[in-house]
Amino acid sequence: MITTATNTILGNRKNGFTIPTAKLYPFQWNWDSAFIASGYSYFNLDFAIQEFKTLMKGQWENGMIPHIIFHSENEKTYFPNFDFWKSDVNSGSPKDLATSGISQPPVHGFLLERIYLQHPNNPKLLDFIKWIFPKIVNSHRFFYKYRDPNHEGLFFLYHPWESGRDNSPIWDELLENIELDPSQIPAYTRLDTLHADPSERPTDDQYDRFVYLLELGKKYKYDGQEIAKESPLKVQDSLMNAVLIRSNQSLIRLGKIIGEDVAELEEWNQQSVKLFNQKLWNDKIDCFASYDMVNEKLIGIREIGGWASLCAGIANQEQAEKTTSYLQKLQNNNFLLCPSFDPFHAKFDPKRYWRGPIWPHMNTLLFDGLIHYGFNELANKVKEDTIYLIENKGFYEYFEPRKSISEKLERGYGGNHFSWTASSYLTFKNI
Ligand code: 2M8
Repeated sequence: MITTATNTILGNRKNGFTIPTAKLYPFQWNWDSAFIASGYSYFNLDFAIQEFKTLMKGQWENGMIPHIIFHSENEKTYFPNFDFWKSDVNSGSPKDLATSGISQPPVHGFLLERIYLQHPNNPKLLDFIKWIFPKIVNSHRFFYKYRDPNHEGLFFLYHPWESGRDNSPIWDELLENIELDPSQIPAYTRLDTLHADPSERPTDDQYDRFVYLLELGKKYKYDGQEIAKESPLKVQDSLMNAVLIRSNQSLIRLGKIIGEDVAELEEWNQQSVKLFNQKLWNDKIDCFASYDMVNEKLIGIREIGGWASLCAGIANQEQAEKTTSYLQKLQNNNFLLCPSFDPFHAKFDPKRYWRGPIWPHMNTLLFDGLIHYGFNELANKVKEDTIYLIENKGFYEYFEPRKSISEKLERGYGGNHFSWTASSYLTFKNI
């Protein structure tokens, strides 16, 4: 199975970068690549380094690492493609490379440290860390400078694709409140439903709203400060901010090792940790949640982003216990761990993308958080369930969380031969 995992990743490797899976996602994706690099580090450190280096070719002058890097203009199986994003409306986008105009969860510092911890004395890796360190710091600066209008230390997203949890019910209310004016949405054709079962993908109505927000970004040349003034969706996402904090902490440790000044990172981090705890803990549901800046309220929904926020180590022990007792309840009710959305909520949809299924890379983050707080048994359950699913259903994008149903299925959901699923498998087999 280890060989199948490495072959799955290698099978998706192109010229110095690795796609999530053929046809459905034929380009380089931001946070996928960081997880993929972490997977490579178990069998080919050079490829891990190369993956990050190629990703950084897409970085904008303002520091943003775009969520997609279109290394080729000949792949026609994905929408929205490079010609739809038109990244060149922003003069700071790369001159010779088309990208998208939004970002994704900043897991790079965190996963770079994970790689470092496996190869602590490798001179080539240390040289690489020196090279990439200022670039990752700059990507954090982007969030603090352009996505934090009130200087709170928490940044906002305006497009659900930035969160990586595209069609999670967290966004429903805000998306539904958008008054869609058909004249503001250019004609387009979805291609994802040709490569994956439509019942496992977002709906057409959600896609219209995703495209509307993309157009809003384009209208303001993807400048976050301007977008903030008009966007009907502005959310301080729990997972994205937790991951930024976790990566700040990793960069502070790595920076000290390579002799970099980390004062700015420490300052950002202190402020972010304080506000994360003050603002994003929702005691009505006893877990971290995302904050809706448009309606000025916490979103009262339990989902994997809030649970996996434990990986930042910001929660106190009591908060961690409250979070994990809910996960324990899911296990006691015959759910495999960990569903991406609360199975006891009316909007739970166990097959549809980020509205219920299990995502292996999210389980690596959750595992990390559970171990941090000493919930070793539950952490091992998350690990065992992930390994069970992958070994029995294949290297799919996501998986059925209801145990009784899962037992009857031969495959997972979404795309097959999926890179970060294979990478997560290698992570779990090595920790
Ligand atoms: C999914 O998102 C893309 C848009 O970015 C899509 O549906 O077209 C998400 O699962 C996201 O988290 C992931 O990075 C991407 C590629 O695997 O696919």
